[in-house]
Amino acid sequence: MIEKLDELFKKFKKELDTVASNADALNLKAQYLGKKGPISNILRSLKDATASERKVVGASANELKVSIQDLINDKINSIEMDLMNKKLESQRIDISDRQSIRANSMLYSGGFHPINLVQNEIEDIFLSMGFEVLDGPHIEDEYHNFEALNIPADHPARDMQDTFWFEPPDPEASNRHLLRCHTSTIQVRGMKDRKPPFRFIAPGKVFRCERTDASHESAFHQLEGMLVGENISVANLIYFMKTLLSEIFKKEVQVRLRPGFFPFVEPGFELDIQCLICKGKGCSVCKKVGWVELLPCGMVHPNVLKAGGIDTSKYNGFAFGLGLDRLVMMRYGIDDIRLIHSGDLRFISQFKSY
Ligand code: FA5
Repeated sequence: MIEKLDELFKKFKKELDTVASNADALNLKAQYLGKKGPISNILRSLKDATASERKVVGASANELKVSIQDLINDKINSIEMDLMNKKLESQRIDISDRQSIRANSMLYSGGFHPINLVQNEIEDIFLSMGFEVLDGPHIEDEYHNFEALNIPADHPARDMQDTFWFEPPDPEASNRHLLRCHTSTIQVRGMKDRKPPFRFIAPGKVFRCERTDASHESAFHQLEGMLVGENISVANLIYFMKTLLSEIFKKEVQVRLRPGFFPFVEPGFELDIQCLICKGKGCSVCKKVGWVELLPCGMVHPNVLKAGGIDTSKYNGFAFGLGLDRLVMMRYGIDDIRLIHSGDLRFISQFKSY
């Protein structure tokens, strides 16, 4: 019996040498250690043997079982190790070779968000035309968001944008705080610190309590512009708007100018761009009208200039408030504004990296 067990072990080792996969190893284990396998058969045949024979052969058979189990485990470990080494070798990256890093997608280089890309371009365009770039606070007071812009407390225009208000510490307090609902607040701040003539732009985030859809967000970006000097005319305003659009789109785009009402400009205009998503046919972005409201503008109202400390007998000016997200949508053919703010890397990584 003992010899039979020895032969069995030799046969097992030979077969184990030919095993090349985990599945084969497990099959071999079942074949030798299973209930109907040769070792179980030998143990069963011991029922007619003497007690001492049973003891010796039983102990050897159990030792053999343990050895087979150990060798099978070693085999499985070595197969897995080989697989892992092969995988590591195939994914080997030369960290001194940028191409190899990119091809293996192991390292993502940073990039600009499309809003920043276009904002940077617009800043360059206006810097080259002598404009400054200003910034302003997101949390504003009523004075800068409304009053100084010729929108007093009871003015219906306060309802034009649904404003996020902060609860006043004192309910009787005047000049409550809010999240700015447009970048026109920076007109007021910019005028206060400067003497005419001056020109500046002011990009930034604005907030409105609005239901979102393909072209509306509740937190979005605008880019304000203001130019104050002597004898400024609508023709000057149109010139700067045209320059901006032709530099950004670098192709002919259809625009239309129509009268627009904003208490802080007179006359006021809405400058719309023909929807580049549907080429003017009508879609969810342009609400089926073929045109997208992009760049409201106008000649600064004298009340606003006065609030900014400007001598209106000598100076006048224009202002505009570009919808930056919508410009980005038109520029890149993005058909839903919510993608811009999704934070989804699959979307953002389509834009230019450093
Ligand atoms: C204003 O906010 C004025 N302050 C703009 C202005 C400045 C007019 C200076 C005259 C002189 P309006 O609410 O239309 O205007 O917004 C300006 C632009 O912001 C819109 O044309 C549009 O392109 C964009 N916009 C408005 N609401 C949203 C929104 N919810 N989501 C995304 N973009 C929006």
